[in-house]
Amino acid sequence: MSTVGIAEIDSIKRRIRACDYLVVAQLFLQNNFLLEKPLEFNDIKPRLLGHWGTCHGINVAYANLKAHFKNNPYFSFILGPGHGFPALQANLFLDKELFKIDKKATLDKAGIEYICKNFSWPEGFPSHASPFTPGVITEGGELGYALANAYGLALGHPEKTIAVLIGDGELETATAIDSLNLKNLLAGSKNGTVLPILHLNGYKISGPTIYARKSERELNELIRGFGFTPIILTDNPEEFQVKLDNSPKYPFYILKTEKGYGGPNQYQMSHQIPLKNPATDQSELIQIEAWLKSYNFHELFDEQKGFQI
Ligand SMILES: Cc1ncc(C[n+]2csc(CCOP(=O)(O)OP(=O)(O)O)c2C)c(N)n1
Ligand SMILES: [Mg+2]
Repeated sequence: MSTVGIAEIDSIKRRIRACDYLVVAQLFLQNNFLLEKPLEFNDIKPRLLGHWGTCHGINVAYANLKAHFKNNPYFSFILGPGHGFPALQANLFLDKELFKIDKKATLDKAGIEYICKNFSWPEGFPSHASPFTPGVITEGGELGYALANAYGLALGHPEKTIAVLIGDGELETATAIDSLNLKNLLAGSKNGTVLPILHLNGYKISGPTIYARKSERELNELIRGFGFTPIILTDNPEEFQVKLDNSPKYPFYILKTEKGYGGPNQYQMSHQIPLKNPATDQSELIQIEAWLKSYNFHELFDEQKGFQI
């Protein structure tokens, strides 16, 4: 049993479902955002641009970390790969962080419509994190700096704890893998705690990652060689919370979620948009509707009562 209780575990699961739904709605819908009527061709955006593949894992990490560190005002989360932007946007929306800089992002039906319609939309939100995104440190689309940024944030701030989600493709960059050595320079009582989390979703864009091809033992040995203790996490919040509770001094978490998880079956492992023509192809439209309905969003959001998570 973790220090996070049963009700909170349920709330983590509900939040992940809500964010997954909001990601799919941002990617595909220009109308009918709450599925109040059967989905039609003209509910689908004419140009689909964005990324689904890594989003579920980001939502899992975000919800679990938020619950676990809720009483720690010095906790920060750094997201490495920018390709999961709709997931980040969904979480910033739910946390009312987006509202702080954009008063149209209200936590109600109008706000949901606003963020979904304007994702990857002319004069709306970009498809990737941008300087407008609350909390952006490094923008520019270059992989590799997340872990170094986390150690930089920890420098001289022993009160801080920084969890950092590193893509398995990102960890193939020289910058990211060598940043593991920063532990030897910066771990200590004068600096904050860095909690690296490798997002082992198996793929970098559409190619398999080196770290997913290594055996568990080989990957664990590599991580141990840098002075960390490897700890495997899944998208099961009960397990996730217990492992956060019982961590050794220098944990290196490995979050295993499949790329594209939750999307249409035959498009598992999809990086970008799993279905390309739902605005014109009836069978694709039906699949998008079934995918959206799989999250039972009506159980998580009520027009009168707001979000129930
Ligand atoms: C230095 C650098 N090299 C290559 C790219 C192109 N690129 C963008 S995303 C990506 C794959 C990222 O894979 P991963 O870190 O596993 O992220 P995921 O999408 O699985 O979360 C690549 C190679 C880049 N942005 N920066
Ligand atoms: Mg990956």
